[in-house]
Amino acid sequence: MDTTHFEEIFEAKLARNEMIEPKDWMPDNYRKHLIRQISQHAHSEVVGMLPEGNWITRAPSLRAKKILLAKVQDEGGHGLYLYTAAETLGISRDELIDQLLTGVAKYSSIFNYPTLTWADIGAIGWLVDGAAIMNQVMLQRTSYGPYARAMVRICKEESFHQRQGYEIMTMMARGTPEQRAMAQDAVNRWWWPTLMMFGPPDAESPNSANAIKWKIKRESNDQLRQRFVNQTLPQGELIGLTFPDKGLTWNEEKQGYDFTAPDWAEFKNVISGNGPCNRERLAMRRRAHDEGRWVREAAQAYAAKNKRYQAVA
Ligand code: FAQ
Repeated sequence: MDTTHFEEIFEAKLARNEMIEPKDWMPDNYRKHLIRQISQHAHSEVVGMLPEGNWITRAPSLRAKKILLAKVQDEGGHGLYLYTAAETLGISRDELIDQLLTGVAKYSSIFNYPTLTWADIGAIGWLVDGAAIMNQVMLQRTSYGPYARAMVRICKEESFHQRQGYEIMTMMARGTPEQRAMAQDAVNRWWWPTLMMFGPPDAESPNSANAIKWKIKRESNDQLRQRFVNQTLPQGELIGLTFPDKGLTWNEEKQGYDFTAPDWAEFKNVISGNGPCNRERLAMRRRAHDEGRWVREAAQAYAAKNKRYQAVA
């Protein structure tokens, strides 16, 4: 079939910054690109519940426990909006989950690192959610309507999460010498993996050219990483925490900090399934999936029964 006419309409919509909607014609590669990115994002939210969920029963106060519970629940909700957005592209939830559980689909490298102390919960909120927001604000204007709309609520919630983490770090940095040391140790361990979250350098990012052309990503991996460093350094200084990079210096000309690149060999290793917690995370997701089977079956049976009643009525 000659698709020239449809392609012109698609390109014209992008040029006018109009959203592409599920019923619109779209190139196959655009659809595939979105399914890949949105599902990777959804999986990240759901796997991202694990390192923090691990601390709910050990939170140091009832207040901290309630806040963490709400945060982890939010992440589950983000997964739900994102899976739903991905489904509008013609792939089923079962297929998406299967891709995660069989290791075919990626999820963010960051969630393959362990949470060793309570300060890690602070570092995740401050640094990991901080990086997630930096990347996701632009996604509120991504070209695919359902993804953009899901991101609006996600970004609002992520900014609470970032503040929750910064509050923990502030309290610990101002606490006893042991608490302060714990906070510093968490920053030292989470700094480099957080920089990796933005993806490989632009020159080595195979998906970026199409993502920018199709207005899926509005800014590049390196631009966002730089902005994150610029924003985060003063926040660390304010509470007296330092970053494990001797190369961090203010560059007057670029009005930003110079910084050392993370270890990209480590990044490749983690996204190939060999990070410190990859196996543990997937095993946990598989177990949760198996143990939740009866809930899914019961929900489906209930929905089918309701449908039958409606048909009779
Ligand atoms: N981890 O060509 P690019 C969160 C892969 S949500 C794993 O640059 P792209 C909330 C990439 O998939 C965090 N894999 O790719 C939260 C590609 O492989 P593929 C998740 C990565 O798509 C907080 C290959 O490397 N956020 O944290 C990573 O243009 C706290 C080449 O890369 C999103 O997913 C990585 N870090 O750019 C939850 C945001 N980076 O697929 C709980 C949406 C790259 O070709 C607690 N996603 N890869 O086999 C994006 O913006 C983009 O997909 C990037 C990657 C920026 C992640």
